[in-house]
Amino acid sequence: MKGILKKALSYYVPLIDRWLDRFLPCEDEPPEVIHRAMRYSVFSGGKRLRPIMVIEAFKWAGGKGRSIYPIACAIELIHAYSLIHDDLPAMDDDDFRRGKPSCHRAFGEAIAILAGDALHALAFELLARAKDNRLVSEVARAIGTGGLVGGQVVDIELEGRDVSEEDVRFIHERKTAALFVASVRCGAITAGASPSEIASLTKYARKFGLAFQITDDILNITGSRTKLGKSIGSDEEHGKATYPRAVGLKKAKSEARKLIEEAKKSLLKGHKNDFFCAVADFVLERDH
Ligand code: GRG
Repeated sequence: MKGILKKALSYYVPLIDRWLDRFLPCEDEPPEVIHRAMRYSVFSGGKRLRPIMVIEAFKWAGGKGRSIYPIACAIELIHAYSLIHDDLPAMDDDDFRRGKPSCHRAFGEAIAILAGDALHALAFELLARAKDNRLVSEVARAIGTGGLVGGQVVDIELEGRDVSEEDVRFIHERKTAALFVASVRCGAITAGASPSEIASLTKYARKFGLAFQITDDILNITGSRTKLGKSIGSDEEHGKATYPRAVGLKKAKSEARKLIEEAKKSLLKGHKNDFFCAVADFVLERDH
């Protein structure tokens, strides 16, 4: 990992965690179990890439001040919610997440479903505080049937079936890239970015998100269980529609490299692009 990214993560992760702690209900607030489940899933060691992207996009577009933190947290809450529901027995049925029992393994299925629902509600409460009401529709669009939900539906439908590169791209665009796109757009919109700035970051985040999911698919084959904190080989076992399954491991790796190059080229010249270039390079070298 490049120095600039290491520095950004060590600065932002504790900062974002403090804001998340402020927004999440306390564990001793009744009904305690749901608040414990929400906090268990949010504070289990995620990389916080999406909220960092929100903040960096805000700064990239000239934004200043603390108004961006509730928005960055809202995006992370949505991400945590998506992981809880993704792990459920009716979905990917994963027992582990980030090296710990997944939410439904720790709290039971009903509480896990409700913890996801509650994180969803809290995220929109935070987004609704923003001055610009475009943020609510940006995030709603990214997670609805044209985004995460739609991607997840096709992901389930294509389990065990022969898949083409286009099928997998359709899933990746929605299941993964959409939330990265919403992250940078929310940051940029809050900073009052111009249409060309928003378009540049949108293109970047789409390519970034597609490459990120390809490397996620690759790591499910070649990664380490300890480093990833979840089971390896589960995609193959469940007949998942993955990029390596559609085109082979070698082409999947070269496609990820191509997308990362294109992502970096999408960034407008004359802006401070170091963070976005470093996090893009990280996608290709990541082991977790
Ligand atoms: C409407 C939010 C919502 C969800 C319902 C369950 C579902 C539909 C969608 C699943 C989406 C999903 C889990 C996509 C995978 C994205 C992905 C690559 C997650 C891993 O991201 P990292 O590596 O995770 O950033 P950490 O652990 O670092 O936070």
